[in-house]
Parts: sequence; structure tokens; C-alpha cells
Amino acid sequence: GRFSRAFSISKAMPISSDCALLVIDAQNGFMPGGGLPVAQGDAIVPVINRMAPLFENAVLTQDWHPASHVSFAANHPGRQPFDVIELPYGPQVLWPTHCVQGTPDAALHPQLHVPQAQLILRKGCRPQVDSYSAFTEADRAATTGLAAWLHARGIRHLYLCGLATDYCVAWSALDARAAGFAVTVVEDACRAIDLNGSLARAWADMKAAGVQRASSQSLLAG
Ligand code: VGL
Ligand code: ZN
Repeated sequence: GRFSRAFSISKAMPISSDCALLVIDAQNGFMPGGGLPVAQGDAIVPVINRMAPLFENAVLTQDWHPASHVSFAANHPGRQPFDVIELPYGPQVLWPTHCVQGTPDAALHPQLHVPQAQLILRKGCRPQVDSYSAFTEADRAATTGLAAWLHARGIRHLYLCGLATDYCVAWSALDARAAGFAVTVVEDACRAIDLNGSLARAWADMKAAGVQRASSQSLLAG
């Protein structure tokens, strides 16, 4: 019943203090009704809220673009959302305008509850460079400083969740592996955009990089 369920959650084995939950872009802009809606994006919020208490350490990210951002189709006359253009750092998908700095679209989902989060990292802030990854911007040169921040706190293993599986979650997972972290993606705490096979490609790339795939149930079962 209700009591035993609450009791079993409170008794769930906490996750080791050298682990951190990394919640990627759980923002209104990626939820149904947002600027770049991800199908069932809001379904991840209760899942994240259930597993968050297992973690002593948590970091949240926000996609945080200026209105003039190079990734917005609206800033490229004659282009449409989901067109791909060539930028100095490589191909760039043009997105609908989303997560503009300081707007409700860029705010975290109002029901997201991860009160122990120590850092909210904002990315994609430079007008001419996108950043799907929480670690390294799309020019592959600028770092956000997140790897150093986590290393300085003795974090060795990251559990990733959020939106979208095939863009910001996958790119963050791959960069986290490259930075030396063990990485687990909690699949049911993510949802994908899935543009031209991007989801299957993302899982293949993550598998090849040694990213583990888990369910929130398996974590809660300890
Ligand atoms: C994202 C596309 C553009 C994401 C952000 O959070 O996955 N995708 N900006
Ligand atoms: Zn974006």
C-alpha cells in the first residue's frame, strides 16, 4: 500500500557519494507546448523526482540561448526548422526558437524537484556556437568547465537523464566518457527528438563509448 511503498523508497540504498545525477535540459521549451517540444517530454519529470532522492550529488543543465542564436531557423532567412546548414564548426541543425534566456520557455519544468542540486549549468549561451553537450560546445574547443567541477568534487560516475536522449543527453554522455567518467543513461528518464534516425545512432555511439543503459526501476530496487 501507500505506506509500504513510501517506506521502501526511503529505505532504498542510496547511491554512492562519488556518483552524481546529471539532469539535462528538463525545461519547458522541450515539453509539450514548448518551443521545441519532445514527445512525452513531461513524462520524465515524475521519474526523475522518484530517483533524485537516491543521489547526494546532482547537477541540472539549462539550454540557454540568446534570441539571436545561430541554431534558430528564424535567424536564417529562407531556412526552415530542421534544415541543416554548414557552420565553421560543422553541420548544424536549425531548430525552432527555444529556450531563450530569461523566458518561461527556458525555465526548468515547474514540477521538477531536485533540491540538493548544487549547480545549474547554462549552455548554448554564445550567439554563434551551439552546445548540445553539457561539457564541450559544438566548436569542440570551448569547455563549460563541468568536467573540472565534477572532478574537483570527487565525482567518478554520472547518471544522466533528461531531454533529449539523442541530442543533449547523448552528446553529454559521450563527452563525459571522454572526460573519464563512468556513465549510465537512465533510459525511462529521457525522451528523444528522433530526427532522421538520430535516436538509433545515438544509442549505437553511446554503446561504443562504453555508456551503460539502465532503468530507473533498477536504481530504485538498489
Ligand atoms: C537540444 C536541440 C537543440 C536538447 C537543445 O536539449 O537536446 N536539442 N537544443
Ligand atoms: Zn538548443
